[in-house]
Amino acid sequence: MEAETHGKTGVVNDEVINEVHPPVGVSSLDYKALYERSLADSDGFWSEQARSLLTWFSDFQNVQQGSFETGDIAWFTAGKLNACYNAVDRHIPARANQVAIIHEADEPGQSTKITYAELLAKVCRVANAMKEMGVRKGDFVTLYMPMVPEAAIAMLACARIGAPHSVVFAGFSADALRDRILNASCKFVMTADEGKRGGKTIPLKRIVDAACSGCPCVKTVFVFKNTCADVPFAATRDVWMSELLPNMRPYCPCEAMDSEDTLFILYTSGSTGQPKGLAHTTAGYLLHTALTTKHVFDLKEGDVYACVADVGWITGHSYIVYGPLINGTTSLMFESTPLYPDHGRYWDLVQTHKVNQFYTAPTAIRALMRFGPEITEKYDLSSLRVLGTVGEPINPEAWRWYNEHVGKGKCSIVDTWWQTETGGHLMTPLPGITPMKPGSCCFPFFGVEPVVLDPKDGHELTGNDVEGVLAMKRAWPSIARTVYGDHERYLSVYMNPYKGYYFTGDGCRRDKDGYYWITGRVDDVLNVSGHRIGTAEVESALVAHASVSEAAVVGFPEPVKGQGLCCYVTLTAKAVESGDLVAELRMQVRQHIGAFATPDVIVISPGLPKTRSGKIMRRILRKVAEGESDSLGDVSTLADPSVVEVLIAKVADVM
Ligand code: 6R9
Repeated sequence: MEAETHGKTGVVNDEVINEVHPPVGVSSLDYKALYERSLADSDGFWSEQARSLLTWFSDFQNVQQGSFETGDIAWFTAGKLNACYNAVDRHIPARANQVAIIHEADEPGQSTKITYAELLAKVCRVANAMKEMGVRKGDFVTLYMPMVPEAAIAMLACARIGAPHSVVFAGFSADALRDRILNASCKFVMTADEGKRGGKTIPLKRIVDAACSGCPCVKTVFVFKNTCADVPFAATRDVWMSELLPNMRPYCPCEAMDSEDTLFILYTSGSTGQPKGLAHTTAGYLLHTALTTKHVFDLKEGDVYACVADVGWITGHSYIVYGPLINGTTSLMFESTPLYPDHGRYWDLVQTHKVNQFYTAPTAIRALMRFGPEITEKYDLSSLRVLGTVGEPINPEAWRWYNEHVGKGKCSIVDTWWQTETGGHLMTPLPGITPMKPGSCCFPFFGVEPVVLDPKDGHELTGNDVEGVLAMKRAWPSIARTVYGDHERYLSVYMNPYKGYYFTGDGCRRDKDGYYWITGRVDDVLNVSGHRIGTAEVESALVAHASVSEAAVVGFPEPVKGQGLCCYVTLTAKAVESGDLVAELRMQVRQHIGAFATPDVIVISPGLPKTRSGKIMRRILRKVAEGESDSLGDVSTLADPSVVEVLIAKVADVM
């Protein structure tokens, strides 16, 4: 398979921060010995972890089976357990009065707290309400929720009754929501009247109505009151949770789920076609998220842990809801943005709730860096011990800012590399153990065996100081088991490119000291502000416009977002180029996908660079968008080389 590294590169620095924060030795784990054991005696390692971290209704038989070649991976077969039981019930009575969830609302100063006992009662009422309305074990439920505790409560309620959830990030448009509801033939959707974010209102119920108008499969829409705004209500389909819940019993038994029963599906973008619903199963996912949360964030009794992602993404699933709650910690849910009402919001949050672990994305740090570090001085950040980053490579400059101004040089920075498909962290430093290098995700987690492959022939590049594509040589418990409804696609995207390996889609370098550096995607997936966007999805949104004949979308380096979207479009014969048309095309993408995928640059061009066989030369489009038109390479194989000059001039005009 052809793979060229073209993502944004974080590889600029080899310096080791030798001083491990907090000082080496503070953690009792011997990483090297435990890592070696996790590979040499994998069954022994994972079965011990599974029995000590999870509560089982009945024990499992085989620890692991299946292979990448056959795509039939299964962990802890024949075991019975329940995700919600592990996240909530088993902490009662010991943690009944401990806060499970802190909700920091969009408006500062409006936080609420829910104890584990309260969480159990709330989850049970929602679970009973769902059952009352006909939700049964095995039914898929789409959640389109704001960042309020009810989002986590709804997920846990689904898990409790064995109904896999399919959370759709509330920034997706009605069209995107409709596609996802249809893909899993969901009969049930759960939402709220409205959401709030950064002072803006998101009309969730109206978006759900628009989506459902094309979904005959939907029988019931559960609606939570959040802002209490007046919203349309379809009496034959919609139900108000506020009317159902008071009548529900605050206890509901947990379904005994098989280890390999689907816990949830979550859609993510790939290089081709529509987003894939990655399916995660119960036991392996819970174990891996529990174990990583515990060690990567160095959880201690009484900690307040804050991951400021949205539950609509895998980070929210694994590291706001399941991982922290299984560990019985206090998990904070943040409804707002880092800039609302001002750029001190994160630090206000840390000070107010005495946050010990703070987990965000490099794009947020870069956005805050622009304002200078002064505001971090105004807040007491002394509670912080571990600072995490996820979603994209962190540039060493942002890493240093985070370390110096937020961590005051005393915190561990954990640059966690993982994916929707991996369920949990695969490569990351461990606090108090790993000497950090700014910009490197350092080393594999326990039981994870990464390899760097030569993209040309797929052979393993052994030793240090090598660069290629990143793959995994053995399965880990939380690997996604399939693409919902399309197992062939699962095999062809992840398992077939390099036989015997799981292919990540990322480029990677292992430096002279064995540290891993992610160099970005090697496929046609872009990473804009830590959000995965498939170029094919944006292209299909653009060509759906009557004036567009062809579209090709590429990324270019953008200082805050990491990558920006550059869209080259050619028009149909009748269409007229205008500023209005460009605005319409932007709107078109927002409507098909969501505001987070809004194109940064739209270049209307007379043609696209193609080979004589008609293949679009994306390499050239990328170079032009990156402003590197002096290193285009050979363009002589193009059907019409003159088009390149026009594109260069056009891009220079709009950038
Ligand atoms: C968790 C999440 C996955 C892609 C992944 C990679 C990029 C994530 C990273 C990182 C460098 C890190 N990525 N974490 N790149 N360093 N620490 O983000 O999942 O939305 O599926 O994206 O994000 O390119 O392949 P997802």
